[in-house]
Amino acid sequence: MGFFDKIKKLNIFAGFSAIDDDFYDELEETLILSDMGMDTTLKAVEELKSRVKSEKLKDKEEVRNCLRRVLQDMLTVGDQGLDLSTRPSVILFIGVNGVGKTTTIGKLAATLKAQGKKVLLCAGDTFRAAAADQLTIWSQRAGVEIVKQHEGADPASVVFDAVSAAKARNSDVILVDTAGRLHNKQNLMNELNKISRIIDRELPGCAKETLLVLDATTGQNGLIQAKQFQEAAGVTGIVLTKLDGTAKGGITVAIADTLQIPVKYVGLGEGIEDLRPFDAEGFTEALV
Ligand SMILES: Nc1nc2c(ncn2[C@@H]2O[C@H](COP(=O)(O)OP(=O)(O)OP(=O)(O)O)[C@@H](O)[C@H]2O)c(=O)[nH]1
Ligand SMILES: [Mg+2]
Repeated sequence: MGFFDKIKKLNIFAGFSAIDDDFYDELEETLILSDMGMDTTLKAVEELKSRVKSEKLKDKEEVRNCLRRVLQDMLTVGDQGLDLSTRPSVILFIGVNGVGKTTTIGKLAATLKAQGKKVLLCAGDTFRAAAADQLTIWSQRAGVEIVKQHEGADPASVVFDAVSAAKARNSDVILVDTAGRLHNKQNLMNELNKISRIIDRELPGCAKETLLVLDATTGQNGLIQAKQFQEAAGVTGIVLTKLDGTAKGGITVAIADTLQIPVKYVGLGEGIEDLRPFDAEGFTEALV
């Protein structure tokens, strides 16, 4: 698993000969330091203790494998693939400013195009003029089409245009960029609702994903953001970006377990190839 080289392996197993209270205390500490958060850590350690007991595990390697399985189960919450079952289908990207929404759209556009999909980008972030420019550059890099309007336009109207264009051009999937910052949070949530309503009205029954983009380097803060977006927007999956910038992969487990939303993709750099479908098995292997 070359992608996760930076994710710190838990080396607590090295220093212990017995699986005793000291071991579990140290494990708790290590998991918390890996950004897994208190609640998720306690839950994981309780589950590990109970499996070690019921499966009568004594050997360090067995316990390590057991911890991997525990974390893997916590990471496996629902469907990790994208629902692209209708033409067009729609993927909405939401999240606070700077987390990597636009970059992720560019990367995913290239991935989907390579799979033979006809992709259309929708510049739904009209809050800043530079936002549509940035998405235009990504559309050129990925070799896909884009629908945009002028700065300050109603994002729902850009989405309406994109849906019409997708119907006319027989696009497979529309990737919608949104603003990460508005004058206040209520405006942002209202805007996301309006975009959603337009999609539901213009493409009733379409396959629709709402991907919440979170920056792994912001740690537990990401969880707070996620809860707010989840309440407002019915998130179907998480994209965790900038995992290349942290050795603390534990946040991934905290997010999946606390929110019960699958992590669908991870961002591992700024380049067009730096997006990977999330692989829970490879990830826990790298972590533990
Ligand atoms: N290292 C690293 N940098 C990333 C990754 N994803 C995005 N970035 C960088 O993060 C910065 C912000 O990315 P954007 O895609 O502009 O973020 P955004 O969410 O669209 O931001 P707003 O449009 O301001 O809301 C850029 O410099 C990206 O190159 C990643 O996986 N790893
Ligand atoms: Mg953006």
